[in-house]
Amino acid sequence: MGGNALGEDGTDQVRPPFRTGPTTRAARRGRSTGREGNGFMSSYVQPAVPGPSLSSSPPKDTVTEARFRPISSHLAITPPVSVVIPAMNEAENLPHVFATLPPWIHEVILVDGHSTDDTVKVARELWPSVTVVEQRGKGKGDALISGFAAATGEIIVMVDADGSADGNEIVSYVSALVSGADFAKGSRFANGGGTDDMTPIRKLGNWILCALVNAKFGARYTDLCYGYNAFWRHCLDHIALDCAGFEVETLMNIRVVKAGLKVQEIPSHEHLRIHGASNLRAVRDGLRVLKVILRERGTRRLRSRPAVLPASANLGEGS
Ligand SMILES: Nc1nc2c(ncn2[C@@H]2O[C@H](COP(=O)(O)OP(=O)(O)OP(=O)(O)O)[C@@H](O)[C@H]2O)c(=O)[nH]1
Ligand SMILES: [Mg+2]
Repeated sequence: MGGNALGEDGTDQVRPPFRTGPTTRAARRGRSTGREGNGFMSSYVQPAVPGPSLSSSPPKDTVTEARFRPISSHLAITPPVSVVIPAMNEAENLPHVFATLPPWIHEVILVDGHSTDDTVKVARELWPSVTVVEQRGKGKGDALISGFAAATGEIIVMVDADGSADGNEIVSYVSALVSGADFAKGSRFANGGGTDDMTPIRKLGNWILCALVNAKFGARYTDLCYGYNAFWRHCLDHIALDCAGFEVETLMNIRVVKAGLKVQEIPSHEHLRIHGASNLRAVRDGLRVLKVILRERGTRRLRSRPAVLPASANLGEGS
């Protein structure tokens, strides 16, 4: 996947997604401003987290730009992005989900939860290169653990298959990660986020559980049980996921804080599930989330430092 076209010599040819010519009025008129640089270097963007392909001296026989994938009008990245989609009987929703996925992602992993409809067939039709993983056990947590294990990208994005998540937001998550965050955590209640899907009772439950996590683990989250998140693969080593159900997002959110990883919340809008019924049962799954919060050991050390960095924070500093 990815939007790289092959050039005549067989190498990837990626044009910078940004203007490379003179950018000031004086320069456009041919006068020197002392800030021109050359077109190539002015379009060279280096991610905050250097991938293996970046070194101080680029290989001489390759075009350095070719390693970058443009992901927006002003950002290109090198790390491959995997999208992991847990899906159980979501055949009718998948066309909506896949329609919003950006073309520059490296791969899609669909984790099928023993669907009895055409989920797998539809996924293969819509995204021929999709990797389908049949989960062995049961539950969303179990599905995500299998999906993360199968992902080959350096960045992993988790997206629900019910049509509630907009794939166009992936660029915001990835931008936060290449700017220095370890974990980009979707939030429906951060400024700019929203939800069409949550009932008042679920909002209240989520708020209480979120407040509990903030108090116990020194986090400053505005949302807790949300399935749209992205992270660098190395986070998996720190969070060692071991749960089966809908408590999975809570467990991830707690363990990234406990590990001292840099978490940035991304405002996200959750749309209504398009077709079918929710698999979540508010009381049963709320209690599972509560159990996870009580079971995980709190940590005093982290109470003094913010667990969510504002977008303007200098994410480049060490922790
Ligand atoms: N593979 C797999 N996917 C699951 C399982 N349970 C839920 N999912 C998927 O996880 C995603 C979230 O599940 P939903 O049923 O939408 O739950 P929810 O988003 O918390 O609840 P709503 O807000 O009511 O939609 C969907 O894409 C489901 O298909 C499971 O056991 N296995
Ligand atoms: Mg849903």
